[in-house]
Amino acid sequence: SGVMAGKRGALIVLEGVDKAGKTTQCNKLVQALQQSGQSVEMMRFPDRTTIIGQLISAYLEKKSDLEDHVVHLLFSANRWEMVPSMKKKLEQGTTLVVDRYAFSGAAFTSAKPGFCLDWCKKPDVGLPKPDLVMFLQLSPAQAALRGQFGEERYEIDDFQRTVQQKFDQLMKDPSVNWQEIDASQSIEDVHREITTHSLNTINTAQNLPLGELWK
Ligand code: 2DT
Repeated sequence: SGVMAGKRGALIVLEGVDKAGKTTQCNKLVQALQQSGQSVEMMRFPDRTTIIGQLISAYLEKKSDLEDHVVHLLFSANRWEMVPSMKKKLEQGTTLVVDRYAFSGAAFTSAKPGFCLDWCKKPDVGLPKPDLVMFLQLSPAQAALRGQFGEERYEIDDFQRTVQQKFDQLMKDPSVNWQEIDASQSIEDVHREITTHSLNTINTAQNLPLGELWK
């Protein structure tokens, strides 16, 4: 970056098991950052609007079956296809708030029989590295209090427990800036915590180069 280069935006990811409140918190965070004068956009993965995203969406809705390796690679391709626009936005100073990323990719597929975490991470090696990954932590018992799971694939209690264990493994990696958030707090308390972490990250990230994930 040259002398005239502006400050880059931060790449902020929210992860967590189902019912932890990721989407609610992403929306609230984007609103709060906008109100504090930041240029910010929300993204979510899978992005069901693209051709690849439509294949994934049909699979999740159980309208189609796909071989497990194939769907894993489609989830990864669905991130890679967004990378050029993500980098452009970050370089232009826009902060991206992302609902799920490669961590969901690795955790969900490696929860299936016959998959190891290491293989599952490979296709996403080199993606733009988040400056901050907040993991919304909620016990299965607390998640159950928030109502029944929906009808989509993966919304099964036992599977979600295995996914949580895979996330626990991923969170041991110190090369990623993880922040665990207690998602059993009120929506407003969780929001305050998330906003504080995000503003700190936006300040520190603007002077640092964007990293490469798991590389
Ligand atoms: P939501 O659209 O409700 O978040 O559900 N998933 C997600 C994967 O298996 N691999 C991935 O790479 C990603 C991003 C998690 C999407 C479902 O798809 C799962 C739940």
